[in-house]
Amino acid sequence: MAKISEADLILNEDGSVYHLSLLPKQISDTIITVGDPNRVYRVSEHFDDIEFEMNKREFITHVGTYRGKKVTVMSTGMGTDNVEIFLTELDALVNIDLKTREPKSRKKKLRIIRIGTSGALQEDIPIGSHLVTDYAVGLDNLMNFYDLKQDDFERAIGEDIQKKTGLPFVPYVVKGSEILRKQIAGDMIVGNTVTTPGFYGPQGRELRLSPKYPRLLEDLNYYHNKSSDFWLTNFEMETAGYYAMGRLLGHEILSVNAIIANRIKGKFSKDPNKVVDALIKKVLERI
Ligand code: R1P
Repeated sequence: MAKISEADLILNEDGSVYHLSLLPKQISDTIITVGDPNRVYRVSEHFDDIEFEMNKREFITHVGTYRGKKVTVMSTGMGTDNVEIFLTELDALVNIDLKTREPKSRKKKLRIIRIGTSGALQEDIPIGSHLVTDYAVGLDNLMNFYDLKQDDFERAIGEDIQKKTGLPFVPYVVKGSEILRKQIAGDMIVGNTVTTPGFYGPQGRELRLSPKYPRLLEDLNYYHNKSSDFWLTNFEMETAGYYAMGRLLGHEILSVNAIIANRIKGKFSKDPNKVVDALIKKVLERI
């Protein structure tokens, strides 16, 4: 197999991967991810100990143990563009021999759980609830650059959503890890998450700019695929990127969300940190 060039797989002087600044020996097979770098500290404060820390750009890493089990928590910042860098470099740490610059013949599967914040798209999903994403719907353009395999159902939902919203592209639709869902979902609401390439216009928010698709929020709220009883439940900015890259690279990935806003009611949580902290504890107890 051809060596991956030093411009494609960029390594720092110490041999660590370019943006994450990590070496293969530093991470664990179970990884909790968050968007906000400050949230890394809110997760690792529950660890028995922290044995390693790295800070680079928005990618903050703490590695430690939780009830004796080795766990890594990392932040990605906002958006699927960061998620692509994050997951590609994380995968390189375990599935590419960084010395020979060749992919390993035996591939390792990581277990990755994203703990995010999100706004509900249905009136009956309460602020303060926890939601696990079954299917993610990507309105971002990341999958224009990869050959994501989707099943007939996923493709049909994407085409149906395009018809309903009039968006000029077909959203990609991708399911998360069933294995992790069985282990972690418990009492959480099971939903289908819309991932957007922005927080304002792409999520139907209007401050000073008039949105090009003024009915977007309403269309997504009312979208219902009758034959499968498929509704869209919440908005955020990363999950579809995680699920798609997870499928492409062969890792188990699950996204769970602290619902801190209800977009249909126009309400925001009085105490978002409390909702997030409760979700962090739940995930840690179940991993
Ligand atoms: C927007 O405020 C950010 O919050 C949500 C969105 O996906 C976006 O990244 O998730 P995080 O709280 O994980 O960053």
